[in-house]
Amino acid sequence: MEITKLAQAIDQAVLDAKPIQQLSAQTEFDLDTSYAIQAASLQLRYDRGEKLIGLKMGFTSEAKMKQMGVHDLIWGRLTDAMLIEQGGELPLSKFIHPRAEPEICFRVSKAIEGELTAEECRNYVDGVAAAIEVIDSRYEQFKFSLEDVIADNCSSAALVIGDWQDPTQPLADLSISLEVNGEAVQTGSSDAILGDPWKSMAAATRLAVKYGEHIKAGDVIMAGAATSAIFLEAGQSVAAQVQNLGAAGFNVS
Ligand code: OOG
Ligand code: MG
Repeated sequence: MEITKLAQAIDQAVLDAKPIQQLSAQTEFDLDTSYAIQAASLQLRYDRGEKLIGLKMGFTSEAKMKQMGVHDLIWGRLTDAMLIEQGGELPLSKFIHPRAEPEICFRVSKAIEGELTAEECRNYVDGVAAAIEVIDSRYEQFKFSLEDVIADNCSSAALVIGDWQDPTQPLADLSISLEVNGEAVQTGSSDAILGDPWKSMAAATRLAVKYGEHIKAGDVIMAGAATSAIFLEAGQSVAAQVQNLGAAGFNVS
C-alpha cells in the first residue's frame, strides 16, 4: 500500500516534470523497500506502454559519489521512452533540472541467466558505445539519500547511445569527455568506472539476479558516469567523446 503510494508520487513527478520532497523526509524505509518502490513506479510506465530496454549502473565512479554525497553502487531501469536518437533533441520542458554525464554502454548479445564475472561478460556483449545519460532527480534541489535515489529509479531520465563498436577492443584507460558546444567541460578515464567498465557490467548481472530482473538479448547496460554531471541549458549542443569509441550527442531545446 505504502509502496504503491510512494511509487505513484515518483511517477507523477516524472509526468508533471515537477519536483517533490524527498520520500525519506516523509517516511523511513530500507534499501529493499527502495527497490520495491522503483519496481512499482516502473510498472506504472509499463502500464502506459513503455518497454524495458536495459539497466543502468550508478555511482560506479568516485567523481559521481563525491558529487552526490552517496557512496554505494545503485542500479536502475531504462525504458524505450528515455531514448533520444543520436543528434536528436532534448526538450527541457519535459524535465525538472536535467544533468548530463558521459558513459560507456554495452549491448547484450544473449540472455544472461546468472551472475557473471567481468571476464565472462565479454561473451555476452556484441557492441560497446559512447553514451550520455541524462539524469533528472525527481527531488527538490537534486538532493537525496541512497534510499531516495534508488526509489527514484536512480534519477534515470534519458539517454543517447553512439554507434556500436567492436566490444573485443580494450576498454582500459580510455579518455572520456563531455563537451558542450564543442568544448570539453568534464574529462575522465574509463578506469574511473570501478577500475574497469566490464566490472560494472558484472555488477549489473549480480544485482539483476539479486532483484529478480532478467537481462535479455538486445538489452543495453549503462556502466555509470566516469565524471561529474553538468546541468543542461537550452541551446547547448552536448556530446560525450570516448577514445576509440566515437561520440554520442544531442541538442538541448
Ligand atoms: C544518480 C544516478 C547516478 C551514475 O552514472 O553514477 C548515475 C544521480 O546522480 O542522480 O547515473
Ligand atoms: Mg549515469
